[in-house]
Amino acid sequence: MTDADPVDDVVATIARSATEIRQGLVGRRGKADAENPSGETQAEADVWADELLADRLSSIDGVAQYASEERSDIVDCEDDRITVAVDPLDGSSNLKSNNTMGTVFGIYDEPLPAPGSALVASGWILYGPITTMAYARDGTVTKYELTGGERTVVEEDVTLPEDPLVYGFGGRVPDWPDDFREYVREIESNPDHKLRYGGAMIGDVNQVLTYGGIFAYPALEDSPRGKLRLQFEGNPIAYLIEAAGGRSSDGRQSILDVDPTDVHDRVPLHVGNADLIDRLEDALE
Ligand code: FDP
Repeated sequence: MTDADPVDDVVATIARSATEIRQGLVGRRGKADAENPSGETQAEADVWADELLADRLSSIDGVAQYASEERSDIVDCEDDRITVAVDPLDGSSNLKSNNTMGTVFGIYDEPLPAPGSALVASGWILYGPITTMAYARDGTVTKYELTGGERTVVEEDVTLPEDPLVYGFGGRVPDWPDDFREYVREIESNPDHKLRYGGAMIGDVNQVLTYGGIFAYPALEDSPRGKLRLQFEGNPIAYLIEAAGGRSSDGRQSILDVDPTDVHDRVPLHVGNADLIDRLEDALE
């Protein structure tokens, strides 16, 4: 064991690996002959990015566990301080059409499954025209640009803009419960709001962080827990958006207050400006 802060080491490793992951997508746009623990067909790039991050993160001093949306079993490591949970390639369905994707990470100080209150840091990489990272720790959010292993701060103390501009909602409209559909109509009818939906959660949530607004992947009629995973997506996103002054909700309470029962639990996810999330919770009551 060393005295170095394992959280810093993990974040530095993810940031350095991001440019490599981006380059490694070339030639890995096909499907792998496998499913992830949630029953979704994996892309070759999902499996490859997971293995790359598992190798690098599980060997860092201080890391007790590496867990990923792409593997059923947690990798137990030699130390006992922090657990790293990742979605190695969020939005990998966008590989075929060459649209935005991301990498999401949450760093917990408890073994998984853990509540959001056990997070000590979280963030995401966005593979847009530029590779960027949004990172939350100790209640503040910082944005970086990543190039060839270098990390440059582009904005400190990031907060959601006060006036919400964009909205994006996942799932098929006919599968939305009636109360959620009515809420969406209210959001859409405001002339100050614009639709922004790209099919990769990280791309869509990053628009909310940049312009203000709301993103949701709600409960669906035939899937009351929605689609997104609590440990790998819900908690890390909620932690960052709340650190940026916004709110998160599973429809009733902050996502960070949801009790997990399993590493691969799903959660209805709604994040954005506090007043829009307050209104959502009223609408879903
Ligand atoms: P993907 O399946 O492509 O990895 O978490 C997974 C996710 O993408 C999110 O990034 C995205 O918001 C959502 O699923 C889109 O799902 P559907 O197209 O199945 O609605």
